[in-house]
Amino acid sequence: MVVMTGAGVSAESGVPTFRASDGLWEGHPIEEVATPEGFAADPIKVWRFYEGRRENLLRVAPNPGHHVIAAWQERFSSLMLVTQNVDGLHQRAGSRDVMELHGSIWQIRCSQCHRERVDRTAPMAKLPPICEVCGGLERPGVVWFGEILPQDTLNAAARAAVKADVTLVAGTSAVVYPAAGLVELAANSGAALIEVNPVASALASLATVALRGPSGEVLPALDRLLGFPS
Ligand code: BV8
Ligand code: ZN
Repeated sequence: MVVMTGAGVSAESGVPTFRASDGLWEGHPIEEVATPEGFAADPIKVWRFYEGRRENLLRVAPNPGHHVIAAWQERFSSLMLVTQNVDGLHQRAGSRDVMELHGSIWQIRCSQCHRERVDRTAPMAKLPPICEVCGGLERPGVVWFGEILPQDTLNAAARAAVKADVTLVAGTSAVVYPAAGLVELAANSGAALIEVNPVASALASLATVALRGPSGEVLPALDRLLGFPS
């Protein structure tokens, strides 16, 4: 069983998705802000974008959809969770070994010496954060548009997609690559594909079954139907 998630699974926790704000942030297309060029041009503006999301994330909690996915890790003989989300809500719901294709908003990385650290404070002491070791500018430990994904994570996710009997894709518009390519890989490798999304994603045509509803309601309903011993 492979579960692939996007921003939609965090929507019911009160975390805005990328498309809901029609992909804009303070009037800027997110693709402009979430890029290395955007950061080089105005690190403070980019940090304000991430700071706002971190502050909101400190106030929200995982929703029933996150909790079902975490419970399924104990119920399926093998369940791999691949997420495009950087919010850490799967981990807060109890999911283990989460494959974060696009990094984590709680990771901070020095753009100079690449030292990494975790920082869960918001607001942070000062913006932009400066590396204590080399004095370099620190950045959010996420994958921006135009940046490569962590190869070991991507390869592990691709191996899981190829082996999957069932791939459940929840809460993603499936427009961003190479993450969306994993959905195609699963479908082309013979997996049954379940889409959980109130709206058809770009890859809905690949779905064996489409469950058109919010993941916070659909996943608990699916869990009840599966009749796992609670
Ligand atoms: C790379 C981390 C190359 C940061 C993110 C033209 C064609 C094809 C590709 C490209 C192109 N131009 C550029 C590219 C490449 C680009 C790309 O794919 N662009 C897209 C816009 C076309 N990709 C990249 O740049 C990637 N890197 O290609 O590098 C390279 C190669 C070699 C060497 C150097 C470079 C990197 C992409 C990663 C970007 N980082 N996030 C951060 O979070 O700040 S992307 C970000 O948006 C998310 O992580 C996610 O991946 C993506 C899409 O968001 P979704 O999760 O799908 O959310 P979205 O809002 O879109 O949709 C929400 C869905 O939920 C909707 O379907 C909605 O109906 C549904 N929903 C709503 N409520 C609910 C719900 N579902 C269930 N329940 C609900 N309640
Ligand atoms: Zn440094």
